[in-house]
Amino acid sequence: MQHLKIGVIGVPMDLGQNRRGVDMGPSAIRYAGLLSRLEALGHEVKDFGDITIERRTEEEVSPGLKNLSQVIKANDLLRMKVEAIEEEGYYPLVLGGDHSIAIGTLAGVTKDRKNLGVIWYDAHGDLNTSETSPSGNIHGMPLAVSLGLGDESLTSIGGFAPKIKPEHIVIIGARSLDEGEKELIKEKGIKIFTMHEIDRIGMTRVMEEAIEYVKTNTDGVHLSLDLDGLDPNDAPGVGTPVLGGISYRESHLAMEMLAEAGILTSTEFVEVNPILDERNKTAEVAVALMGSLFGEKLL
Ligand code: 5AB
Ligand code: MN
Ligand code: MN
Ligand code: MN
Repeated sequence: MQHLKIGVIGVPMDLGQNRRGVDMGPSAIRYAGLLSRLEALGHEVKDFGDITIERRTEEEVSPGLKNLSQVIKANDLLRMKVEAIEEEGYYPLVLGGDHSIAIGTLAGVTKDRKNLGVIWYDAHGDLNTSETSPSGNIHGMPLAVSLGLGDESLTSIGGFAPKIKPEHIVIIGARSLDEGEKELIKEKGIKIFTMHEIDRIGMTRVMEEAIEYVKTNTDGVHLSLDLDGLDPNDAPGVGTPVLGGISYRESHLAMEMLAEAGILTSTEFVEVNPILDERNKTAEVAVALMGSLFGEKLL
């Protein structure tokens, strides 16, 4: 793989969901040796530090959208940071934080890419709006928001909507979808490899088809990897674990195939929660997977 200039941005965000601790994800991932791991592969790695996140307030201002104003502010800062580091020639590598931060990452990387492909590696669809969400947690909404669906204050971040098109998205690893999400997937014809397809045709074919799909008619590809896409036995430190997920080895295979394909233009790893973890296992898994994604080989 060619040597890259990788720009790391931490987003210590926990306001998109209810469980504390996911704001410590970026620290845990750095502590697990991310920077030296990527440097050892020959990449130039620069840590741009963390986005500032406002504090949680107790009163609910916007029903159905918890901590809305703080989530908007953080995502707008993240968007600007992503734009700035891309202008400096860096490949954005964003560390979460809960998955609501994908709103800002995607707003940033789509500033100059009007046909971005997106790989959404997740147990969930993250396709809720305030109307369909069973929780009001914004981390269950970022893919919908990026499609221009949901509250205007979220979809308009960056000054334009939608950020991405339904035909450029592929979801991998889904096994917990709400009714409204299922309807949306069918209505928009969103490409999805649930655990059923992974079991049935295997990760090799899933990734071959997914890669072919997202590289068609697109001008870049973003990987949004929620650690809960993995099985909770392999990645226990997540806030919304779902049994029966993608294995550690299958995930390495997926990352290796993406490295080989050379199609990615930005990446984020989200939902690492060190407080719910077994030691720092999930952050270590995240770093190992990023190793494969950026060119590490077993031999
Ligand atoms: B994650 C749920 N669909 O909307 C909701 O971890 C879970 O970013 C969302 O994928 C999980 O609250 C969001 C029930
Ligand atoms: Mn998830
Ligand atoms: Mn998610
Ligand atoms: Mn989660």
